[in-house]
Amino acid sequence: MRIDVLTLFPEVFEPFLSASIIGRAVEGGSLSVRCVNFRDFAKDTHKSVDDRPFGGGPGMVLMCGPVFDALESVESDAETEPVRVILTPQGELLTQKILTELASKPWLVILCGHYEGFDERIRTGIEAREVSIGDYVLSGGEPAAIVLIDGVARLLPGVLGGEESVEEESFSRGYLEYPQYTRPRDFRGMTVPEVLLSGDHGRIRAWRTEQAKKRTLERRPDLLGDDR
Ligand code: 6GU
Repeated sequence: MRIDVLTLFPEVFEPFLSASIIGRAVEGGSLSVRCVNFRDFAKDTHKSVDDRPFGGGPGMVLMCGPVFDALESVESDAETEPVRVILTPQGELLTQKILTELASKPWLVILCGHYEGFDERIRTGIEAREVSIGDYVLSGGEPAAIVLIDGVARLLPGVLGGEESVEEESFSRGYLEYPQYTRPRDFRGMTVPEVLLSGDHGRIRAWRTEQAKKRTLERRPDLLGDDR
């Protein structure tokens, strides 16, 4: 998969692209990420990318010019159409289902907003999926882009150890994760449930399913019975 990230802060992506799961996906060639700075497409000597809102009000608004020019530059070598994603608190809430959909695409172009927002003509003039990572406000789309790239990268074929890691885990099956334990069997008097030491794989599977359901009912009943 190819991902292009359009941002005012390309440098914040570096450590995430080389660490852990995303790093492994990039190393192994399953994922290629390129960051492009809107500011490289500014027209004036001050390299302006934002301006005051028409009609007044606080803050600055990301201008159309540098955003459209950056996007057209990134897509100029296109043989296929990318899926474009604009990260904004006004977008649809990111779910595991959306991550799965995006992970099946060969090419994503991610636009990170900043300041008080985008000029509205960026939203209306660019055909894109608008995505938010939750009902809270961040100062920019960059942390959201890292969340999205991480969530997609780990779904790419060959990135996680066993393919069943994805299948096994909570959100793909609609439940929260069951409790996990590793050595030692007794840590400061807190012991590992006996069933996990029994070697009876049928009982272990049943216990884990029961625990996952119980946890989901207690903590996230909203997850039961929808299509996430
Ligand atoms: Cl995608 N951007 C910003 N600035 N804030 C957010 C967000 C995105 N998702 C949740 N809050």
